[in-house]
Amino acid sequence: MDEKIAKLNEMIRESKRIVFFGGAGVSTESGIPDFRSTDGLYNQTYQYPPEMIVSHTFYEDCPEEFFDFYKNRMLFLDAKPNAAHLKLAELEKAGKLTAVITQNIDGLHQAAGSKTVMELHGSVLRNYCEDCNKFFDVNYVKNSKGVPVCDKCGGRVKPDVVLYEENLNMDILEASVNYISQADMLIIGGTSLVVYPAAGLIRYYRGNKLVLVNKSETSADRGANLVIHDSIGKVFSQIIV
Ligand code: CNA
Repeated sequence: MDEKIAKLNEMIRESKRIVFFGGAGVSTESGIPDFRSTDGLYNQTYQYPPEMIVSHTFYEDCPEEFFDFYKNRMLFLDAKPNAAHLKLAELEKAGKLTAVITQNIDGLHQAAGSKTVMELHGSVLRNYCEDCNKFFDVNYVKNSKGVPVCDKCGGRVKPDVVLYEENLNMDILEASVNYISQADMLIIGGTSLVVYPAAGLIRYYRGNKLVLVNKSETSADRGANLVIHDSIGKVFSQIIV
């Protein structure tokens, strides 16, 4: 393990345009469950399978049930950034990291101080009326009874998160491709790499410093230059900026 950390630090020392690509595993140490770990949302019992609930069809057909799940199982408003979020913000501040590309919707990278954050799947912190587009913060949604409704026009308020069957924002996707193709080091962490198109982004990396930090194996392990199967908070707290 120590050797792997030393190698990681050596690669970071030699790099000037690091990009981090991450997923739900980055925030589990902040107390937010991921989808696919044994204690993740997909393995929790609920009235409907969670993977079905987070789809556009379910949102449209059963909004009451969607918001019950969303508010009670997906909003963790007291969560704080952990060592991984904080180290990434430090790397950016030191001029070594150009972007964090995340599949997470929790806003914890920005809370840690990261400035360039590509939120591929949106953010729970932004919510808009589907009819008049009025903005609402997350507390408005959390504290609403049942389906959140716009106080101006009565329209339904939708969290700005990308559900299954919905398209990703093209500008964010293109910017992410640019950051990755110009990166001299790509660190991937806390993601099972099974959700597309996000997971497909890593094929745009052309360098020879591809690092994977994940508790479990991923499909990208074989092509990586360094693989660390451990907790990301533990690993990142040992990174020297
Ligand atoms: P996932 O499929 O649940 O995979 C998470 C991965 O992280 C797994 O491979 C785990 O082994 C690994 N992991 C868990 N904890 C740690 C840890 N402490 N250190 C290292 N590795 C760890 O999640 P993905 O992000 O790959 O899937 C994409 C989905 C999950 C996106 O659409 C997200 O919006 C969605 N999601 C986001 C959040 C959040 O914003 N915090 C929470 C739950 C789900």
